[in-house]
Parts: sequence; C-alpha cells; structure tokens
Amino acid sequence: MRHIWTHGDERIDRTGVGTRSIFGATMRFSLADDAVPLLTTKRVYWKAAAREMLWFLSGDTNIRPLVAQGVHIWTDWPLATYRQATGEDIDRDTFEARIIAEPDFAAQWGDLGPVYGAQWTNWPRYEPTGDGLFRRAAQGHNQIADLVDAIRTNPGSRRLLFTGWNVADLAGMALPPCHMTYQFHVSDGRLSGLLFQRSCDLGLGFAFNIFGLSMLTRMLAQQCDLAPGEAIWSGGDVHLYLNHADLVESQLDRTPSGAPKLILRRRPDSIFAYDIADFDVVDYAPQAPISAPVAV
Ligand code: DHF
Ligand code: TMP
Repeated sequence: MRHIWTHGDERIDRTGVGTRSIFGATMRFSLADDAVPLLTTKRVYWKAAAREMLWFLSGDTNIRPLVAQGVHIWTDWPLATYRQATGEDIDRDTFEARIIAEPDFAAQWGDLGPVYGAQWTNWPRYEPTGDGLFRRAAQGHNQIADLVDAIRTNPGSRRLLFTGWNVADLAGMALPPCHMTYQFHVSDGRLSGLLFQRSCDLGLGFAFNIFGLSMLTRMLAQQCDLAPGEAIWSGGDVHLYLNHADLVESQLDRTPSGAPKLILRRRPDSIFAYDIADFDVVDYAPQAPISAPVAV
C-alpha cells in the first residue's frame, strides 16, 4: 500500500475517480495451522466475503440472495443500471428493499449477467444438433466439480484450474471478472491455491479476494483430504483510488496485530454443501473499521 501510494503511476481510470497503480505484484501466505490472511489494520467483514464465495459456488448471479443476507457489496452495479435505464432517482435502501420484496423486480434488475457463479459452475457447452448446427446444452461445464475430481484423481496435474474469463460472455457481464483465474497445486500432501487477479482495488476488494482465495483453498483441501499449503496472490493492475487517502493513511499509521485463524467446523459431503455456519474466524482482534467509497 505504501509503495503504491508513494510510487504508483497516477492515472484517470474507467470510473473517473483516478488511481495510483503498479503492474504486476505477488504475495504469499501460509495457510498451515488454520492461519488465514485477514487484514488487522482495519476490521474486515469476513462473513460478507464468505457469503460472497458461497454465492459464487451456488452458481447464482443475482444479488437477491446476497441482499437478503445483508451483504451489500454488489448492489451499486445493478442500481447504476436501473437508474440509467429508468431515469428514476431511487436510493440504495429502497432499491434493495424492492429486490427482496419483489421477485420479478429482482429477476429484471438484480442480475449481474453471466459472472463468476455462472462461469464457475455452468460454463456454456454446445452440442451438435445433427444437421451441422450446435445448440447450447441444458447443463454447461461445472469447472468446480471437475476441479475437485481432478485434484482427487490426478493431484500431480498442472491443469488444476478454473477461470471466469469467458471471452464470448464478457459483453453481458456487469463487470468482467477481476479475480479471474484460480490454480491449485498439490505437494507433500498439501494443497496450495494461486489467484490471478487482473485488476485489484487494494483499499476495498483485495481484503475480500485474499480471504476468498484462502477459504476456497481450505474447502478444497478438506474435500480432497489434503492439508492446507499456501495462498498465493498475483495481481495485474494493482491500484489505490485517489479518494481512499483517509483509508490508506490510517492503515499505514497502524501496526498489524494478532494472527487470525479460519476454522472449518464441519466436513460437508460436497464442495457445494457448505453453509456460512461452517466457518468461524478466531483470534481476530482487528483495529477499527474504516469505510471508504467504492468507485462504480
Ligand atoms: N469495484 C471497485 N471499484 N472496487 C472493488 O473492490 C469492487 N469489488 C466488487 C465489485 N466492484 C468493485 C465486489 N467486491 C466492497 C467489498 C468487496 C466488493 C465490493 C465492495 C466494499 O464496499 N467493502 C466495504 C464494505 C463492506 C461491507 O459492507 O460489508 C469494506 O469496508 O470492506
Ligand atoms: P475494471 O473492470 O475497470 O478493472 O474495474 C473493476 C474494479 O473493481 C477495480 O478497481 C478492481 C475492483 N475489484 C476488485 O478489486 N475485486 C473484486 O472482487 C472486484 C469484483 C472488483
């Protein structure tokens, strides 16, 4: 953060807010003994990140289940689309209330397009019709189910990965995937996970993304009877938004404290059967939360 804030290249980005950014960065964290990379220089709402990860795995792309659980992190994008399309100056709370109360409204305005969950669990597959044409199959590729199978049956593979970057579907997505490719590696009975993130908001999204990678790696390790190895994070354009000065400077003034652990309380029958109650974070005594505006 300090490096990017002092040496990052300053530019106007897509959102118009402006960032300081660097290109290409790697971090690695041990997941051994339940250790989990979770920021302590501000409170991170890890349950929101965990619920988001479970939502991805459910295959859903509509914000309705998130909003119903009190997770607001994806609301701003459908809200912006709604305001633009209708010209209505609806506030965020009213929009969320309608998403929850009215299933038809949610179906029309709450969907983000074929984002993470759709690509992870139902990547479009086409089958021949017999007359030289192809039609979309009812069930696509479930990259997550295939991954679990591959880790179990071929742990030495260098192809243990899944991706959300479906070029043909990008135009229909509210945002093209940021945390786009996950790769896994088995060594000495330990499973490590590596995430390639093409674009990283280090002030907001990053804390969620590194927790999500770690949680997913732990779940996969548990399902495949492996011990947790490392979480390795690799970023493309890694940036700080110019309107995050308070967040950045406050965090740089603080000293990291403690060593949080992620506990998996149950071993469900499948990677798709986890529930939020299966996760707990202990020894987490973060410093005060810091709120910051998200660039839409
Ligand atoms: N756009 C931008 N500009 N940055 C992002 O990090 C981002 N992330 C997205 C979608 N688009 C994005 C999805 N993930 C927050 C965290 C993750 C996230 C989106 C938003 C966020 O606002 N976090 C706040 C509030 C947390 C809460 O309400 O629980 C935080 O303080 O961490
Ligand atoms: P972009 O599509 O123009 O790169 O903008 C996406 C922004 O959202 C960028 O600041 C990165 C940020 N982001 C994250 O950092 N993590 C996430 O999980 C998501 C969805 C977005």
